[in-house]
Amino acid sequence: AWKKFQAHGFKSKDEFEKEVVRHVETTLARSMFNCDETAAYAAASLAFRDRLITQWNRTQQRQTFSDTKRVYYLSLEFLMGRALDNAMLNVGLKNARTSSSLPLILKLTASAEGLSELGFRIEDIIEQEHDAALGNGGLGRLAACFLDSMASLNIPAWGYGLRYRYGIFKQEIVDGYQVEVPDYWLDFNPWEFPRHDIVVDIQFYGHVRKYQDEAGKQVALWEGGEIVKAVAYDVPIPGFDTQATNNLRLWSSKAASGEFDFQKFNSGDYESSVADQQRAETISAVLYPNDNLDRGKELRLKQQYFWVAASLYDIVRRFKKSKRAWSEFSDQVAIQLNDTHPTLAIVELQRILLDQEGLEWDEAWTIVSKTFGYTNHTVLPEALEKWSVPLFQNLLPRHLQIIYEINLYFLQLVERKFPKERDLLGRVSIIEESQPKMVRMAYLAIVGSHKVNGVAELHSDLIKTTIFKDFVKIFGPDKFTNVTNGITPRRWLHQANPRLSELIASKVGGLGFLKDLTLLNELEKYADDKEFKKEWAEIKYANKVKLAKHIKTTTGVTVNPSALFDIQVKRIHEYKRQQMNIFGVIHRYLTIKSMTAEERKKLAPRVSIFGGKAAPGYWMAKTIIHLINNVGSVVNKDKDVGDLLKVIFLEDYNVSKAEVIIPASDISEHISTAGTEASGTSNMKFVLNGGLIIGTCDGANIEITREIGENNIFLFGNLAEDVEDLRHAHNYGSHAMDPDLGKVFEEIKKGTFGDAGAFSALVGAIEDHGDYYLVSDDFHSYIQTQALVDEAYKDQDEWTSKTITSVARMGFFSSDRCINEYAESIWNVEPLVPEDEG
Ligand code: 26W
Repeated sequence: AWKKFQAHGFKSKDEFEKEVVRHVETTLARSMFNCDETAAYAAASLAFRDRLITQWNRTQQRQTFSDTKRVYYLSLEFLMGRALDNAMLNVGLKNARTSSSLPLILKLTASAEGLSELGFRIEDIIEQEHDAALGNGGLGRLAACFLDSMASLNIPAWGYGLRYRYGIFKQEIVDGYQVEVPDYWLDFNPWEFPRHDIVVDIQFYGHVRKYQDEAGKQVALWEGGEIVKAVAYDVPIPGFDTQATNNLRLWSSKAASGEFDFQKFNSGDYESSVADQQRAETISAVLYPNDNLDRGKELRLKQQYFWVAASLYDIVRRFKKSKRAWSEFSDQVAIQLNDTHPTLAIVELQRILLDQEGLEWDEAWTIVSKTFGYTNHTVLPEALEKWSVPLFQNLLPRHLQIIYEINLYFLQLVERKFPKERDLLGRVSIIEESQPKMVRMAYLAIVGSHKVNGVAELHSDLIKTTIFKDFVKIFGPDKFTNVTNGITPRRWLHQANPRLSELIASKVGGLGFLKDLTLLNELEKYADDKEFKKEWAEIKYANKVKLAKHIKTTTGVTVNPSALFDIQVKRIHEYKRQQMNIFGVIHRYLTIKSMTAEERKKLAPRVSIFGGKAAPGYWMAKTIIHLINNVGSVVNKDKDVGDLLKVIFLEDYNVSKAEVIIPASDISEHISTAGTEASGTSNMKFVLNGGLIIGTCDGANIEITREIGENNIFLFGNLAEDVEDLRHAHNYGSHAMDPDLGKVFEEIKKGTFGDAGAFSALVGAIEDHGDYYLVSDDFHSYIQTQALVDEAYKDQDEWTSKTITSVARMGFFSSDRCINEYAESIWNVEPLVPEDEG
């Protein structure tokens, strides 16, 4: 199988070497004598890119000829991380490597030139690459895992997104505070192909003129306003162990008049001609760094329409080439909406069919509502998108009319079905009757889609019983479904943890588990195998040594790799409760300080590691980062505590850092208030890499527990079903602080961790303002469960067995399983297997 797999990669090292040298000497115009790591990275990437594009062309041709249904995955975020390592694995050279630390060919070339000292290590070359960080967190990384799985499963699929000039900001920690630095990543990006011939005009503003045509038909014309150009950039997405290479098309904005307006320029108005150009380019300039917070900014709506309109133009054009009837559109096209961000696609398709293709309303709407599926990723009320009607009216006047019409027909249907329920209409209306009126995007997405799904069982149940309850009544329960998230084992096991992957492969009959993750089951019989456990534990230790080195170079703090590594890395948000974690750390610190030397000897040393970005405008999240850093500087230099406790904040958490951090964890924290974390996906990554979890009964933690067994996870805290009552009690009863948490607060107020005033809002939210996220309610259970973790960790032998058993049972959480579920139950698409691979 691996032979065949090699066929579309490089046939030999020599062939690869030649290509690399060619790129160094011609594309980069350098000599092999002064080829540094940056140039080596560039040349190696270009060599792979050339292979990818050949595969890409073949795949697209095959898809076009076979005329099969395609999936279009619309996502405002694709958090891809690095591409070279992935390309090497998927295109098939990395497997030809015999020893993982050996350089490829470059070293041989160099020595042939008489520079035997100049050798490249593959790891160093890989590290040259800048992450493609076009996403905030979970939703964006999920989209990237889905692209990998769709290609690997031979599903004809395109991703559509925006080519931001600036991805998520780079985080620096200065004096304990987060500072944001722009992430300009496009200096050198070998993984994209500009398609200067694929340009779409996108219209904004203007007005609608209605008139009757000769046949007496009402016609609407959207006129005037301004035009911005969308230019396509294609990123090839190679599948694993298949020649299939799908496409991610990212749109970049450009002024309609080219570089700048020459007329204005010639008439002496140079400044404003440049300003026009800049205004157009602003649309795709920057990724909004808010995660789970909707701020309703006009530029964001502009981004959404720009991207959606360009993508639909492209999709419709491709469909029209097939010369099929419109009624067959949804047999050829499935469009998945990654959250509500692309919901305008529903309105845009209806507009195209009505205003440009001349279909009748009902005919058009039938097509539209059979085409779309909508995935919800959050229940947090502040994250649900709403757009003000006046803003909409100004930017997209025709779309607003269509939305009103969609709403009218929808409300008529509701009224017919439930004539006696007057309140229902106001509750489900797509237009919220507020001041100003607002368009509720989630409701529009539900009305315009044939399926709505949540991303883990609890989450899918919750949306049916809370935020979308009325819609279940109106459309029936079958419209709502669950597809539990997954992760790609290629990146999150094989690439991030190559030694573990190789050890597993040696026991389960090769690397086949990377294609069918349920094969991990075979590992279970080694959970008590002495020799196997020893190797397993050695790999974990080596991964911890690697992270310890990273900690040393980035923070200056020395940590002991034998200590228990306790990790919480994710976006900083009150609902994810990093504050509870750091309060727990303070509690541990106080406990250690009060212990005798004898008592301390029995304690398991711990390193508490945090990482994650706060949205730039989210003060409370920034305060949490500040507190973590201040606690770290007190604890880490307390000689009396020594190795027993270290507190680390890792700067600039991103995909490539996750690949180092996750394999090094003993325990990771997934401790959101029950009912708030839709799924979580890092929980899956941590367990798959031989770490255990401390967590609440929330999101996918619940299904992870079901799969791996409750003896292998540390669950604690209140249940989702009790959250509402607890909140109510806080607001209308007296809210007694947990006594241990009270002591922690006293210490903060004393100024032990710096100016107490800096943290008063953080403490006050819990003590005085209702403790919305139930930190105090769960604190005792959390501390007790952490004590159980300490106890369990002392029995290293048993701990290792637990981690092996857990990995063996993680097969369900592959994004391949997840994508197969989407393909069957939502998209109705079949794989298209390359001829020689059937
Ligand atoms: C409008 C601002 C905004 C931006 C991003 C609102 C909401 C979002 C995302 C939907 C937030 C997000 O990333 N949600 C996460 O999605 C993951 C993939 O399904 C889940 O695993 C996480 O639980 C969920 O928080």
